[in-house]
Amino acid sequence: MAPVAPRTGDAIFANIERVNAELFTLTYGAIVRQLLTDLEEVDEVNKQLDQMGYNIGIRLIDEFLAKSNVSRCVDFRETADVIAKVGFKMFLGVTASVTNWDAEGTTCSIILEDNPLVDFVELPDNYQGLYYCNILSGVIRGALDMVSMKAEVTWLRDALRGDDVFELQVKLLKQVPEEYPYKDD
Ligand code: MYR
Repeated sequence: MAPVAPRTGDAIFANIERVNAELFTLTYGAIVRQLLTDLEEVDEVNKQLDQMGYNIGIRLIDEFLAKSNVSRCVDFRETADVIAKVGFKMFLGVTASVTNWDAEGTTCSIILEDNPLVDFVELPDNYQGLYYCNILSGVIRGALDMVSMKAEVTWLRDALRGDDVFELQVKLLKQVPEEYPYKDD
């Protein structure tokens, strides 16, 4: 019988990570499928996924700030970079790039070439209006809301609809100045 090669700790952890990622992807797929069954209308499912993402985003920001050690961003450009490079890495295991800035520095695109949410996914023709990854736009909107940035997040490109990449447009609508709650006097 061939000897069984012992697996190193790294190999075991890599395997656990892969299984976790697959489980996450499949679980998300099951949620979307259930919403499609329950709500029937694709537009309603899009709204629901966005809302679920928003609810996650407003909670996830605490974990993000605690774990990432990022300090306050000086402007929205830096915030967008942090989302793409640190946020996506932390919660999805991939990094994204930021591009297409407008002149004011308030609108940009986050481009996702690698998107683990859509592994194993193919949209049937009758679901072409579905924004399958709408949970992500909601997460970003919710997280930004919690750091006093009201934003609109829209899908411009979607690889499940035949585009080459996923592109999310993030538009900063309003930055609410944060007030220190106590007066120094
Ligand atoms: C600041 O306080 O100025 C820093 C703000 C950083 C906001 C980062 C939001 C992270 C959102 C993670 C999105 C993950 C999507 C999978």
